[in-house]
Amino acid sequence: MSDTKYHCGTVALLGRPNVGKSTLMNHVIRAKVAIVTPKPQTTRHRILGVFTDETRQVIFVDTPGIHKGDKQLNRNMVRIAYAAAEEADVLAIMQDVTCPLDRTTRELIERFADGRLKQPRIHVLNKVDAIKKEALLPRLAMMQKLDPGAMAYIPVSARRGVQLDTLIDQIASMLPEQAALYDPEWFTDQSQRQLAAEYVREQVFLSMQQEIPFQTAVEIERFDEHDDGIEIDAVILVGSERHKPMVIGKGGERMKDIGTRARLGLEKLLDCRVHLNLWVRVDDDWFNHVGKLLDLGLGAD
Ligand SMILES: Nc1nc2c(ncn2[C@@H]2O[C@H](COP(=O)(O)OP(=O)(O)OP(=O)(O)O)[C@@H](O)[C@H]2O)c(=O)[nH]1
Ligand SMILES: [Mg+2]
Repeated sequence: MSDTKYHCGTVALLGRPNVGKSTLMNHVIRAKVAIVTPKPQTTRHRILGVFTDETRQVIFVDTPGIHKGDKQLNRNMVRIAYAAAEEADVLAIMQDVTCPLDRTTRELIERFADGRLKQPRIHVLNKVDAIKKEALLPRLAMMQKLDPGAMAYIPVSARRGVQLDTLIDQIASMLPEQAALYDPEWFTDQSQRQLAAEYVREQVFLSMQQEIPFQTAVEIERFDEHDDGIEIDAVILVGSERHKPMVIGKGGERMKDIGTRARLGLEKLLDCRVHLNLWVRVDDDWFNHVGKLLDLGLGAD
């Protein structure tokens, strides 16, 4: 019998929007369970992604980026991130090394470094593929100065998969010794229905500009599994009347494009034929309505 003890627990991925939290989780678990776009505030709710091997189970908790925003949706997103931090066994605070360590990033790091949360924490310095090697050392030194109490400072590239093994080893060593909490085959808490809504929203984020993506949500009205595939009716909710024609596009071209791309992504993920019907509906100011946010699975708790 081996002496190796099994380690299992949760690690919250925390940080400003756009630092690469969802990219990292997807890469580690080898499945796109969290959507990724170049726009900030892509993730809106808590998403679990589970990595399991013979000696450890690391339960990643992807969270919305911590930011300031005046809508109820923004406040809920930030609350979700802090709640995930409180519940996790380990905190992984991520930053994007291609952006300067500005005041907002420092403030966020200082909030976690102040010792109010008792869990051990590490700093993940992401996007090292996009900077010169010489730029990394001073950044690491700054982090050690800013948060000397952290257990590790790990440069990674979530996109390219650089140093992710080291990251997992470090996190696993900080997790409690206990048996796996989830079946080894299980890798996310996201239902196919939720994933369908998110894949459509990802395409809206990628194809729309300015405030429109941030004021858009997706509701699944029908999700029927048949022998030959899945039939989905999805509604794109927009926050004002003037956004509707923009999402639809000239002659419906943009909607068609959004639908095709989302469908192809879903077919790859679910490994079956998908028939996706899309509509656009105006729901004024939905992002400020507590009840509507709850309906959409975007409540704060
Ligand atoms: N060059 C580079 N880009 C990356 C890396 N990781 C993520 N990105 C890009 O950074 C952008 C944001 O990535 P996300 O994973 O959506 O970031 P996030 O932290 O989850 O963002 P929110 O959900 O908005 O909080 C995307 O365009 C990614 O492709 C990396 O290692 N290198
Ligand atoms: Mg994200």
